[in-house]
Amino acid sequence: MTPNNLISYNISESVAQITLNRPEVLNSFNRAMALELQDALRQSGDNDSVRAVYLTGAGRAFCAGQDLGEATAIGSKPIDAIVREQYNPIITLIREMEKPVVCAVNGIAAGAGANVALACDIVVAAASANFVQAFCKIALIPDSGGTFFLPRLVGFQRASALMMTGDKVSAQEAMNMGMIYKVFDDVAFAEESLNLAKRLASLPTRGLGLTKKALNSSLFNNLQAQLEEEGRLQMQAAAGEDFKEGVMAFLEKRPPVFTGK
Ligand code: T3D
Repeated sequence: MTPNNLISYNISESVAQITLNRPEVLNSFNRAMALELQDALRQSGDNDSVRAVYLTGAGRAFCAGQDLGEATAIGSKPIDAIVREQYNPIITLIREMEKPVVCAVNGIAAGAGANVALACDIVVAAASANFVQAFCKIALIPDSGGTFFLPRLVGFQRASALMMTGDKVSAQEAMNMGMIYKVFDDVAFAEESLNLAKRLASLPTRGLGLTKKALNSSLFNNLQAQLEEEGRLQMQAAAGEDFKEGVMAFLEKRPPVFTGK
């Protein structure tokens, strides 16, 4: 557990499991929880024994976004300072971590909660979960990278509509429109989603990290620049131990044992 227990953190089978832990307020982000999440992500990135990250929420929600009690408290910081201090580093840490981050959306994901989820590499949800771009309901604009990721995931038109109406999207609809990867039924969700993270943790971590780098670059590059980037990253992947192991295992007709290096 982290100092205030607003995040629970444990590592098992090479998976760092991070659980947002303020269920009484649907795991909404106060400053302390946002900073604890940043610490947990930093630790996961720095620890070589961690080969995949699993992010979820305690109780019936994934995360209801900013704690509105704290945001509106008299004397609270200007909102841009909150965004820069709390949310922007979370998104950057997720995108720059050279290992897969699975977001297991166990229940409602609203506001910054939805957009933190969408910044993760693979997002899966329980069938009863929902996604809401709740910002417009309180006259804010979507932050936490939402205006970057959502149009790229579901298209400009749908993103505009979801952000301007604040309509709730079910897990199934989210999957159908390409916002998330998979939906698991509620009973199987915890086990299936964690199994996905464990599976990723047994794959060639370095190669997956480089794949993530290439995907990040593809968001900005033109085709020529991206082809160059693929060549450069492929060199790094091929220099890893797991490349040799993958090829040897194929030739020897046995399952590979990857170390992540
Ligand atoms: O500083 C800044 O503000 C900038 C950053 C902004 C980033 C953002 O995320 S802005 C968007 C903030 N989030 C929202 O606007 C969502 C607010 N919550 C809701 O709309 C609803 O709670 C939900 C649709 C998420 C879920 O509805 P429901 O009916 O399932 O639950 P509920 O009854 O509304 O909530 C249960 C409890 O959680 C309730 O407390 P109570 O009455 O049992 O004591 C509720 O007040 C509390 N809660 C839910 N969301 C928040 C919250 N408390 C504080 N902040 C919240 N965001």
